[in-house]
Order: sequence, then C-alpha cells, then structure tokens
Amino acid sequence: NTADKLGRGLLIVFEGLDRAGKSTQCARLVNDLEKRGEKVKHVRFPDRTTPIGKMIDNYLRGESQQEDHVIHLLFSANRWELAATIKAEIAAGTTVIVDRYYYSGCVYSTAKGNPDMDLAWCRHPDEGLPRPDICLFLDLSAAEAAKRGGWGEERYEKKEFQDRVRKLFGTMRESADKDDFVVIDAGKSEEEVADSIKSEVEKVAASLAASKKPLGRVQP
Ligand code: ADP
Ligand code: FDM
Ligand code: MG
Repeated sequence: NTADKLGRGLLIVFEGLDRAGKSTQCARLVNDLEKRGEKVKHVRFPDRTTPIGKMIDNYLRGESQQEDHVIHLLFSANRWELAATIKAEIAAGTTVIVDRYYYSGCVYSTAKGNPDMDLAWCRHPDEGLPRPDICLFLDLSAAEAAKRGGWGEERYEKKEFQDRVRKLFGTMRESADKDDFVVIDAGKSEEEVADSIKSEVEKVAASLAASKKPLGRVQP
C-alpha cells in the first residue's frame, strides 16, 4: 500500500464549485481506499464542529455578519486548527482526503470584490499549511450545475457570485499553485468521475513513491 511504498500517507484535496460532486467523490474515494486496506481520514473545510467552525457556520447560514477580512481569517484559522493533526496522521501512514482547502478560501473571499483583498492577500494566512500532493479540481459547467438542482440557502449560493468564483478558480489554476491541480471533467456519471479520480490518485502515488517526496508546505 501507499504508506509502505512512500513511508507516509498522501494529502489529497477536492476542489470545485458548489454541486460539482466534491462530497460525493470524497466519500467514494475514502471507501475505495479503505477497501484496499489503506488507512484513510476524511476531513472537510470548513470544519463546522470547532468553536471557530461554529462562527463560520453561523455566518454561512446568514445568522451573523462578519467583516470580510475577519471571516477570511477565521476560515484560515479553521485550517490551522487541524494542521498539526493532518501532519501527524500523514506521518503515521494515513492518507488524508480533504473536501475544500485554502483554494476555496482564496477564491470565495476574493469573489466578494473587496478592493483590499485580492488572491495574493487572501493566500498569505494559509502559507505554511501542509501542501496537498494533489488537488483534484472537479470541473462542471454552469449549465450542468444548474441541472443538479437549485441552490441551497447559504450565503454564497447565488448565480452571480458563483460565476465570479468560477472565473477566480480559473485564475488560481494558472497561478502560483498550478502544479497542484488536476482537472477532472465532473459532468460525467458518478462512476466515470470516480474512475478518473482513481487513476489520477494511482499516478500521483506511484510518482511520489518513486521520488520519496516528503509532505510539502504551502509556499509563500
Ligand atoms: P458538492 O459537494 O461539490 O457541492 P455534491 O457531491 O454534494 O457536490 O453533489 C451535488 C449534487 O449532485 C447531489 O445531489 C449529488 O447527488 C449530485 N451528483 C454528484 N455527482 C454527480 C454526477 N457525476 N452526475 C450527476 N449528479 C451528481
Ligand atoms: N468557503 C469554504 C469559504 O468561503 N472559505 C473557505 O476557506 C472554505 C473552505 O464555504 F460556499 C465557502 C465555500 C462554500 C462554503 O460550503 C462551504 P460546503 O457546502 O460546506 O462545501
Ligand atoms: Mg459538498
């Protein structure tokens, strides 16, 4: 298995717009790896269970207001809360599968259009976090997303905002973090998407095992 060949677990992140299938595919990959005898931990951001996570949850559900910088830093703090645990799990040979990470953090905050907060500003608080071995970007057109049902009730689930998020994910996939991303066509059936993901994960596991690359840090 991965831990024997690489000497550690993998850090695998799922990103994409709302309804792209992140949560569905995270669950499938966790299942699949467990069946193959890997140790796996499933994490999602925001982690709404911590005290900071509860503040974020209230904000997303529209039950509280937060200044743009403040909520941005709370989302980042919510990742830092778990960073040491993630590192320890990976060192112990567990593969950690993450539903959204700092890429969402940068993109959703920047999409607000606050003139003080561009992608570069938004990325700074996350510098130094464990760096994903791979970020699987589930790519779904706006039209396909619309077929998957109406938006929910949460703060960012509106067409105009989602259009800005889509553009900014595009920018991010071409900037500092571009080597992290693998784009997956998320418009196919659940099984087909799962198969593409499996093959990408096998590829990265094999190439890391060959290079014995240690877990990285998000670079400035
Ligand atoms: P996300 O976590 O990215 O918001 P979900 O995994 O919650 O997305 O999926 C959003 C909706 O789309 C759910 O109703 C889910 O059952 C459905 N769905 C997920 N993957 C597919 C797919 N490949 N084809 C069609 N519908 C899908
Ligand atoms: N979100 C998520 C952010 O704005 N910043 C972040 O750092 C993260 C991790 O929170 F609208 C947004 C993205 C999305 C919402 O939704 C979380 P889900 O359905 O729990 O993924
Ligand atoms: Mg989800």
